[in-house]
Amino acid sequence: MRNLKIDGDRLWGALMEMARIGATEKGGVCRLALTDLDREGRDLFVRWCEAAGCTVTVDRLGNIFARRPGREPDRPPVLVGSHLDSQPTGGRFDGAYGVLAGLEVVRTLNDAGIETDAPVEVVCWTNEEGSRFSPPMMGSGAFAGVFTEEEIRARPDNVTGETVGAELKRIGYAGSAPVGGREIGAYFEAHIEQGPILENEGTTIGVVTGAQGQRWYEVTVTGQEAHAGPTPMPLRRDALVGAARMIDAVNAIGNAHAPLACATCGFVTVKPNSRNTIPGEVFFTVDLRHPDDEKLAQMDRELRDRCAAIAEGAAVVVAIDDFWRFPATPFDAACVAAVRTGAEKAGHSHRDIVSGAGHDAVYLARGAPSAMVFIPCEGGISHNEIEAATPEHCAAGADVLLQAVLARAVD
Ligand code: HGY
Ligand code: MN
Ligand code: MN
Repeated sequence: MRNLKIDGDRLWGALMEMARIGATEKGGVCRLALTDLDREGRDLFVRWCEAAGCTVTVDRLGNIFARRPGREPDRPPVLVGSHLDSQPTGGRFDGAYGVLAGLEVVRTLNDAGIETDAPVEVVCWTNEEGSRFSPPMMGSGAFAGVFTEEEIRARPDNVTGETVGAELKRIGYAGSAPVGGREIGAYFEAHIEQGPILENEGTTIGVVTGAQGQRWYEVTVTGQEAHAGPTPMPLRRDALVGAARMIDAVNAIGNAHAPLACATCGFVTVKPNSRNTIPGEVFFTVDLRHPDDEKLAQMDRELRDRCAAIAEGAAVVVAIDDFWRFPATPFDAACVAAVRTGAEKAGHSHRDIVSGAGHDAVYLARGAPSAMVFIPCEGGISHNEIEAATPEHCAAGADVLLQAVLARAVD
């Protein structure tokens, strides 16, 4: 099976058809978790999996599993997949590539009439992005036992307040299968790198050895609303001035721990958001990342110290909620080796790489041997409508994924 190859045109066709769901003017997608567009993408995926002879089950949090039987039905399955939800200004490949490369693996096994020993399941996880509902990686996190079903169902849309539970029901993906609690033989996920390393080096495959640690915060700065005209500058308690200085401090912390640290403030709301009222309250998010947990803890301390000092100087009050995190996570050495060997068998250049982004594989790795396959993306740009990958790289990554799945599903 060494020379078995996926059908690159079929994979590219599937990617482009999926990209039509939620397509945006600039060539990206907006398929926010549990919206009608997410449902449309899910429905298309389910139809394709059923047409490929898979038995599809949906668990209580909307995770979709398309099972291709193996010779040993009771053997823990090999899972392969990713997510179909996107960022608001997302790209055509983030997530969808991993789900559809997984489907292409099944389609290729079907064409070749190969019966694996272990069952193979293509999986689509609920709300990986964490954009509409936070935290991210909800479906895989609950599957891995990191979150309870109740806490996930209760999570509100960041803007409108609708809950995950209500939206799962509304789109018809509140399934009946239990969430997790079953043994998994191995998990593989193909994904675009979402950074510039592979492209800059001209390397085709990233053998992902693990993912860096992340901490997400919600910060509320409270001052006092007052009239923009008669209120003398020294008497103001301007929440937006305080928040702006804190956001600048977040950026400074990221730069102070360069080149491996990342620090981002991506979501801000201002109240009352009126041009002639001094803002009384500002809410913003902080995303800190580093491959070394010790350094991440240091960045955490600096964030808290800097915000406290800025709050005092600006006569405002700051509250920091460190509500979600995961540590730097190494992937399973044998699965990583299966990816590396797969790249060699398929004849593609490759290099080991640590993921800067979080992925469902990070949570799967808590309970199952897991690894990832990266392919380059144009300019290293992602979470942007111009996100792009080539048909050749998509096919190369799916070939490596196929070999990795075979390595674990066939004795
Ligand atoms: O934020 C991340 O790393 C991923 O895109 N959810
Ligand atoms: Mn992703
Ligand atoms: Mn993403």
